[in-house]
Order: sequence, then structure tokens, then C-alpha cells
Amino acid sequence: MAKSALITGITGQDGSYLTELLLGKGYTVHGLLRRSSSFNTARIDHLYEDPHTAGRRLVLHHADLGDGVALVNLLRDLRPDEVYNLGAQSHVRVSFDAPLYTADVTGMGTLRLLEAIRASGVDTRIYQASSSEMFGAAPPPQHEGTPFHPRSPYGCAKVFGYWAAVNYREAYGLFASNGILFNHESPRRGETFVTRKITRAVARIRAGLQDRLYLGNLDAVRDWGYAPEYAEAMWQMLQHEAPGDYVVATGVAATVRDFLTAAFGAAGLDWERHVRFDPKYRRPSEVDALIGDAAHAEAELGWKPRVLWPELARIMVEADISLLEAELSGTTVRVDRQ
Ligand code: NDP
Ligand code: GDR
Repeated sequence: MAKSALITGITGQDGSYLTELLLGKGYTVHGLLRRSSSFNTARIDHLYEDPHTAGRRLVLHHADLGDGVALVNLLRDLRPDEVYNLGAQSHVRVSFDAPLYTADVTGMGTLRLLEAIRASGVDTRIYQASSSEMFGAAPPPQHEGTPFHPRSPYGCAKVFGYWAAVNYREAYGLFASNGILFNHESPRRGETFVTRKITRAVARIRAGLQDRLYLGNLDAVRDWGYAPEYAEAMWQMLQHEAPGDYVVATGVAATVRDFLTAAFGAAGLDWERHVRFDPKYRRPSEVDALIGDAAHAEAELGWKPRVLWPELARIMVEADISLLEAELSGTTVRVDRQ
């Protein structure tokens, strides 16, 4: 029997890659779509199937991680084999401006989903999108045994979600796995995260549409991997014989400045001529260095990173240049071509 999955956050970067992966494996994919006054499905439009198509395998349902009853109803009606909880207010800087909202969606939303699984009595496996931001101030390299020290409302909310998943595993025997994913990027990355902000600016500066790029802390160290590979790790966790918690990372460190140099360099530009500092992009408390040790994921799941950050920077710059050229030529644009 073909499997079915429910994905919260299906319209986000990771949700789109995971949907492609699962459809390719023959799954029927149900996505939780939150109500928006404008279209929010650009990343999955290329996978869209008309609701009147018989036997379609991608189905979207309006609901919200803030609405526990809607989650129970969805779980009860769909009875999916697997649930991937990717939905979140995922922006760290924004979480300082909207801390209670972030805690509600990112933290309580996870508990609502776990409780919906329990209340509906559905026999399913759940993947929880945990984050390297939970490590925060803990010195690198970080692994599954590193104590958490979150540095933002977002990080605190993810710690809550992490422990809620562990608790439902221990209390109710739920197959709940935490993927502790380090930063992962792609041409589909949201435009306000630093890598995509940089690669979009490179394309626009190269085309003469923009001259300045305003950024915050250039000294932060991150471990940037390639998002489609991280979606594979999520799926592998739910196919494993037992639930567990896994760090997923490349183990390779770079500063924001390093990424800037590579991205501008890929277009033959010098970042120092264009980048300016704006304090509004600094965080009240910063996470200085995240470098993951993914040895456990490699040993248990056979997962290994392939694309490292210099190649990632090049992939993203090339994609943003092509996207801009298509926009400027008036060609119908699909935001996500990879
Ligand atoms: P995105 O920000 O691209 O996507 C977030 C998704 O959550 C979107 O589909 C968004 O919907 C949805 N969402 C937001 N609020 C709600 C809500 N109230 N109810 C239901 N859905 C909601 O994130 P990514 O794809 O990058 O990340 C996926 C998950 O992994 C997130 O939980 C993130 O915190 C976590 N994570 C990400 C990492 C990364 O480097 N990318 C690293 C570690 C963890 P809409 O499109 O309508 O806004
Ligand atoms: P992060 O990603 O906070 O690590 O969270 P982001 O790309 O936002 O920041 C990375 C680093 O770059 C510095 N920075 C800037 N960041 C942004 N967004 N905009 C700027 O102008 C800027 N200038 C400098 C930041 O200070 C930071 O140090 C991401 C999210 O996807 C989370 O959801 C996820 O859990 C973690 O990665 C792992």
C-alpha cells in the first residue's frame, strides 16, 4: 500500500523539497495550508494538481498550528502514516519582535500537533523540525549530547517543541523523532534569511538595479548545507526502526563575511563596495557559532552531506541571476526551478 503523509509548513522551503521527495516515492501528500490574503503556494505551484483530478496525490487543507481542534479533525480524517511538523514562525530576528506569537506557533503548535495525534488515536510517526538554534551559546562543535542554551524566543520555542516530542515518545510510546537541523539553504530560501538576501542582492547589483546591501553581524559563524539533502534526512528518520534525535549538518564552518565573499565573487563583484552596516539587523542576543557534528546521523541513517557552502553560494547566485533575467524579460516566472 502506498503511504500517506501530512506536512505542516508545506509552503515553506523545506516543505516544498520534502513534498517533491515524497511524491517521487509514491506517497499521497497532504499539506496544511494557512489562510493568507495573498497566494502563499509559490514554492509548490509546480506540484499543484487540480482538485477535480481523480487520484491526485497532493492535497492541501486549510488549517493552522494555532487551531488545535482543526489539527485533531485533520488527523482523524486523514490518518496519515507519517507527519512532518515543519510549520513555524522560523525567523530568529522576527522572534524578538513577536516573541509570544513565535512561542505559540513554533512551541505550542508542536504540542497541539502531538496532542492531536494522541487525541485522534492515529497510529502515525512524527518528525519534529528541531533546530541548531537550540544550542545557541553552547560552544561548537554541537552534537546530540550538547546542552541547549537558546538565545532567542525562537530558540526557546524550539527547545519546548523538542522536549514535547521526547515526552510524547516516553509517555505514550509515540514514534517521534527530532531532526536537529543546522542552517540549510537553497534557491527557495526565504528572501530575508541572510544567504538568500545576499544572493538576491548580488543578482540585482549585477543587473544595475541596486547598489547597496544593508546587513547586520558579519562575524557570525554558521554551518550551511543544501536544503534538498536535509529533506532526505527527515524522511530517513521516519523510516528507521526506532525513533531518535539526530543532528544534521555539514560540519563545515563559514562566517557571513565568507559567504558574502563567495557570493559576490561568483558574479565577479567585490562585496566591500556595496555592503553597509544597519544595526536593525543585529539581534539583542546573537548566536555566535554553530558547527554541527552529524556523526550519529551518518552511523544510524547513512546520511552524509554532499553540497558544501562554497558550492551552495554559487548555486544560489546562479539561480537568482536566472530568476531576475526571467523577470526582466517578462517570461512567466516560476520562483522555484530546482
Ligand atoms: P520557512 O519559513 O520557509 O517555512 C515555514 C512554514 O511554516 C511555511 O509553510 C509557513 O506558511 C508555515 N507556517 C507559519 N506559521 C504557521 C502557522 N501558524 N500554522 C501553520 N503553518 C505555519 O521555514 P523552512 O522551510 O526553512 O524550515 C522548516 C522548519 O524547519 C521550520 O520549523 C524551521 O523553524 C525549521 N528549521 C529550519 C532550518 C533552516 O535552516 N531552514 C534549520 C532548522 C530548523 P506560509 O508559507 O504561509 O508563511
Ligand atoms: P539564522 O539564519 O538566524 O541562523 O536562523 P539567518 O540567515 O537569519 O541569520 C544567519 C546569521 O546572519 C546574520 N546576519 C543577518 N541575518 C539576516 N537574516 N539578515 C541580515 O541582514 C543579517 N546580517 C547578518 C545573523 O545575525 C545570523 O547570525 C536560520 C533559520 O532558518 C531558523 O529557522 C533555523 O532554525 C536556523 O537557521 C538553524
